[in-house]
Amino acid sequence: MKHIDAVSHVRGESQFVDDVPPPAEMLYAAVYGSPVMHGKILAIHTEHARAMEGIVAVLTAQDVPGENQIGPIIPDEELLAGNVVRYVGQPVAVVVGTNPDSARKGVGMITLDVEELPAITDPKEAFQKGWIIGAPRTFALGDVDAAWQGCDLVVAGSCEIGGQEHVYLETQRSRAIPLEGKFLKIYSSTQNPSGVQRHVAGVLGMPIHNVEVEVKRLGGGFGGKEDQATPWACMAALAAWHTGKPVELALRRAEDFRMTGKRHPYSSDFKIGVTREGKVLAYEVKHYQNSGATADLSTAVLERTLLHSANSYYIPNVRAFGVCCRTNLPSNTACRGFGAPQGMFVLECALAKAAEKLGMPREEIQRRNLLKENDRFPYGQQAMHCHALTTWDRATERYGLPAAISRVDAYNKSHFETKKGIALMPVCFGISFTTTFLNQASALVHVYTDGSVSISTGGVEMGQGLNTNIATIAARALGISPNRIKIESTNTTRTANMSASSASATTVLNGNAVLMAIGQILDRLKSVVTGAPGISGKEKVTIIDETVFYDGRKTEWTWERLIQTAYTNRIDLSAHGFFATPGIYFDKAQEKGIPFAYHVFGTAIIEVTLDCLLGTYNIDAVRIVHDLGRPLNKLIDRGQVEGGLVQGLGLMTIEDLQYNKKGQLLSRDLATYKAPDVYFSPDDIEVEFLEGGEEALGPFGNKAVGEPPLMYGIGVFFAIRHAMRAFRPGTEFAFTSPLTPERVLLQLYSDFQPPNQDKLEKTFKGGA
Ligand code: MTE
Ligand code: LUZ
Ligand code: MOS
Repeated sequence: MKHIDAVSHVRGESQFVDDVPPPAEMLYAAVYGSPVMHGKILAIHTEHARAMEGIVAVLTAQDVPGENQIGPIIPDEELLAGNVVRYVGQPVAVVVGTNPDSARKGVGMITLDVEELPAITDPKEAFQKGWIIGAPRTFALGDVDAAWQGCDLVVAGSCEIGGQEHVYLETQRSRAIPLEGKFLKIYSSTQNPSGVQRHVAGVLGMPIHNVEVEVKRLGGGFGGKEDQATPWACMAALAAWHTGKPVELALRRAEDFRMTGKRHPYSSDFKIGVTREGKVLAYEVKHYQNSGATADLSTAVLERTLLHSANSYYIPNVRAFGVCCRTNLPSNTACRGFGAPQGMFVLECALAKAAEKLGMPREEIQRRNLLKENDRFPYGQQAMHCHALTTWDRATERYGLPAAISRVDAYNKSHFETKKGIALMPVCFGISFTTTFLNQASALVHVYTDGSVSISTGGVEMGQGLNTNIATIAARALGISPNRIKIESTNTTRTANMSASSASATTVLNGNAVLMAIGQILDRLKSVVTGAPGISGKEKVTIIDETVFYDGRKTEWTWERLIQTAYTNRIDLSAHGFFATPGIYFDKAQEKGIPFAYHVFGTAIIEVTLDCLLGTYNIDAVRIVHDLGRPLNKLIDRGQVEGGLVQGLGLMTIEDLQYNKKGQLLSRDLATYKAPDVYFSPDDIEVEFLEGGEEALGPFGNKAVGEPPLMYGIGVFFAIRHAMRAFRPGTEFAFTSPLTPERVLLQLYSDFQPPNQDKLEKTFKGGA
């Protein structure tokens, strides 16, 4: 089965928010953002904008009828800044015009009187000043302090990992349509329709049921719309509420880059202790998360970092400290991996440094410490169905690793200006929202009298193939063709109180909810045929290929006849299903529990060639062995693995977010921010699925796949580092990601003095 949207995507027929024909008299909104990083608002001058032709309204914090508050976890985020601005681009006013261009011209006429306040962009500096969000947290296992003495080698170091722009193709957008009374319908490109609904209602001071949110599909989310689609929907709703007209708010790419949050950069310090043989005895890490101006999802992201601080390794003594640091940058948010890549990167840096000091290949120390069945994670949960070693060994076998390493060594001996590097990257990712209550989903299934089926769930299609998966699950469960199944849009009127589509758990949660609903309908249908000639009990009734079987024998009953008969017998052909992941909990006081339903394991091998004169590199080959359980659709899963991998490769190499001293984003569009493209992507990617399926939790033994493969990309950093060390043996290169060609070059020739930064900035000012 192909991705359900494949044909309409390729033909350009798929509808996104602003492909829906605009309703009559629609207005367009644009947003005025703060020009400074931090300051007290003295006055907002909107008169000139208001006086312009084509401008219908200019709205500020004072115009918010309900609560001017959209913080999803901690209420520290105003929809429109009232008294203080905390980052460049923070929304201050919404300008509503008769077309998008007038609205933007109106934005250009607004000025702000502001008393500037000191600004911070560095997380460690913010921490020292006490600018933190929530409480710092520490996860611990064993006794780190006592363990150092038993180590043959203890090394320490620091890491920097940069943020990452989501680069969804469809920028943030929303359309708000006033309905009869004070009701509103919102079309939003959001991963979280209920979140949008709740906040629109809060901002307008109305009950939640006054707001209907409709989501057909997203042109990508990648976490960037898990929470940060909400403000734009609220602003469109605010404008619709004031003007009584439909209002669309769609960010342009540069606005989206400038105003929305990204993956969290982290500054982290590590200390690791090992034996001479490379057994890790103790690991200590301190994460300073650059949260940006508001909490957003930062505390949840930090929690996932801490939960993944040991990745797929068993370390008997661990202490992981983490703190969310408030800085004057756009508030960082969910991004595929949700804090886990940062945690895993630091441990890989520590392992690399220990290996280098021991004079041991990095992969030897890695393998020696891989998790085994029933080993404990630092948060107390035990590894079950652990495939750390199985995927590692399968990957090395597939790649012929020893021979590949000899080949790379031989290459490096015989080449001077280019060098090769090779690295392995094991991944272990926990599946479930770490906030336990979010692990719930519901579904609504209707069967119509012709046997066609309609399914609504709380899951959002964002390209990941959710709808294809749900259709596959439903078709299998009902025993009918997928062609009979229609997956409806995601709508808050059909599905209430949904969690965001995220944490890779959308298929697991919503697919199971669909199974619960279908189970009820099937049960009723089986009662319908029971008592018919040759069918004496419903336990032995099954439906296969649209035909009813009894005790393995084909009957006269087709799916269509069955449905017709059920209908005329006045049997309910609709059902609501609800699923909540069983058995999970987390005790924050102890920082222990069983936060995850299960873990996904895998191993990647990455080989690169580095041009040591230019600093540029080519990713030659990637081999992945990925634990997938029983796949629902191998093609979609392969797409997720490849897409995640490439996004992870970009994170560690070319995606470089640069701000100037005024907190303005310099890499603010796709010309200055390089996202991986087809040329960058490795030509040679092989993915092997390790099939198991012993985790019965996923529908039909399926395992989540959305985020884990991103972390394979971390390996490329160490493959490039391997090549760098072949060029300059013994050099201590920095653990700074992304490892852009520029950073490679500057480190290979560290005696080279880079030009003065201020001068550089002046040079680029005109054109950048
Ligand atoms: N794949 C596509 N094509 N587009 C996306 O926006 N988001 C990723 C991943 N794969 C994304 C994607 C992220 S961040 C998550 S959490 C999962 O898909 C969400 O979908 P799932 O829960 O169905 O895996
Ligand atoms: N969102 C969230 C997530 O709220 N909790 C999570 O644990 C999570 N994990 C991954 C991605 N989004
Ligand atoms: Mo994904 S970061 O959970 O939206």
